[in-house]
Amino acid sequence: MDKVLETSEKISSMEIRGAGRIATAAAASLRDFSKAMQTESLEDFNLQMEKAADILLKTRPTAVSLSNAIRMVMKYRTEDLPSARLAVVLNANRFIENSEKALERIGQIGSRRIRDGDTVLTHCNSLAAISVISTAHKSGKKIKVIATESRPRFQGITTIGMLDKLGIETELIVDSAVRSVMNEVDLVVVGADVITANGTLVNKIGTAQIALCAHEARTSFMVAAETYKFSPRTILGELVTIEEREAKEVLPDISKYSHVRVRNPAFDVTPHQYIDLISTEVGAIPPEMSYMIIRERLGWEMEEDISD
Ligand code: RI2
Repeated sequence: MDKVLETSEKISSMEIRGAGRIATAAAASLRDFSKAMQTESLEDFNLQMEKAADILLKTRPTAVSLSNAIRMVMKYRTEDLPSARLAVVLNANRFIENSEKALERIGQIGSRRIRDGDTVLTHCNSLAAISVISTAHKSGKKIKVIATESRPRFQGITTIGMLDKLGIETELIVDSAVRSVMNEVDLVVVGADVITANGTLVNKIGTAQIALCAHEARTSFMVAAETYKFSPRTILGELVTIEEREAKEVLPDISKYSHVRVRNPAFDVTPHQYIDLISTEVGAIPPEMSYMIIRERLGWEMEEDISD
């Protein structure tokens, strides 16, 4: 279990971060745990797998990618120990492989919306959004990217590093400069932590303000997301939990204040009315079609939840 705890700690502390990356890290961790587990009993195997899944699930509360990945890996047959072990390995490998393929496809589909000469604004650090941007660049379109810092964790610095390596012309701005530059922007592309049944987006704090600005300036707003970022449980009425992180991420020394409380929500909620399209591996869809994606791609999980 040590390795599972190690991965969990890395996810909680955000050493491993990004909705897709935490999902694949959790899948790989369950796979490796199942391979290394010393047991002769299927019952014990199941118990230990459940325990590991639970530890990983509790690391970050918002991104549905984590629970979708864990559920996909944990859906194994339990006839005998060797087949259970093998099924976990195959499920995890399939999830990781599909997730890599999805990123490529999202890039191909989403990049068609970027025209030669466009300026694209992105927020935080999303591999799905970067796939859209890098695919447009690789296809020969001359583009410029404006990246926000994304306080308090500065994921924007990771983004500019990635774009720089790809040779893409990039400008870094502070989060509050978004409105000042929006009139120069042709398209906003962001990732997703959760997309609900009605097409609402939950993504890095600041996304909703950017969407509002884009809407007011008539700038297109695209979400790039694998289908496992859609939340089946929202069909059943479940609300998305917004992670509140530690105050010290915002203000390292709060002890010198007596009447100040720091609030540090990690995500916010963007209504579907502000989203022009969602680029997924199965196509570019309007947010209103999210319900269909959940039914078609993640339907099995819904049935499971209903019977809970
Ligand atoms: P990909 C990140 O969350 C950001 O909110 C980003 O937009 C989203 O995950 C999706 O990232 P955090 O882990 O899966 O930085 O597209 O809190 O890489």
